[in-house]
Amino acid sequence: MIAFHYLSGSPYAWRVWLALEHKRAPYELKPLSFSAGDFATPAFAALNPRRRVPVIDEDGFVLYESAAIVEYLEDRYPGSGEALFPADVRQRAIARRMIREADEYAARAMEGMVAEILFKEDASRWDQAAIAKSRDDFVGELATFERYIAGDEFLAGAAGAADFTLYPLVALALRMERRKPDLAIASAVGPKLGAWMRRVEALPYFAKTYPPHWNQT
Ligand SMILES: N[C@@H](CCC(=O)N[C@@H](CS)C(=O)NCC(=O)O)C(=O)O
Repeated sequence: MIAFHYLSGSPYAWRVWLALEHKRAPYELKPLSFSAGDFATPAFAALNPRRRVPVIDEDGFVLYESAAIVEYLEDRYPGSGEALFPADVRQRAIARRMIREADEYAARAMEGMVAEILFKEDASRWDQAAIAKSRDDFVGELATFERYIAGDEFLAGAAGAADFTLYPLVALALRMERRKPDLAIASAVGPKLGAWMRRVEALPYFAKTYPPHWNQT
């Protein structure tokens, strides 16, 4: 059984949750809370010295870093559920490339927005220039991924790891727009990316993985 250490709203943890469901891997959710001090405990530092989620612990085998966890799940549960990566070697390479692109560029831009809009409660302290730069970088990534989507498919053919990397980043950016309406992310989501988001949301396990605290507000 996999103990899945998770934080509601974390795009990296959400990626792993989608992957666990897609693979139908046996897991138990271990929600953490910032306000309860869960990230500061020695027990959590022993699991991940960087004190970040997600972390999985499968019978004593502990792994952090969401991209590595997703690869582990694919290797650990080869015949279970649906594949996270395409079988074709070149398609597989492209899926991995997109994951690197999402982590390297889209996630970095998203984190720039999070640092201001979500982590600084007092909006008068927001660094507007930093937000504008991160927002423009993120919107540039939306345009790039818009070009990657072919027809009515997922990013790399069937639903899998590339989709589970990008989707939570876009969802979190859209969520931040609620706090800063002139962020103008929704209007920058192109028609193909918008339709792709609806396809991810139609996956049978999607609703189960939706950040619980987003459902309440
Ligand atoms: N590269 C890491 C990023 C993980 C990460 O930044 N997690 C955030 C939540 S979105 C976290 O746990 N932050 C805790 C903190 O900064 O104290 C991954 O892909 O797993």
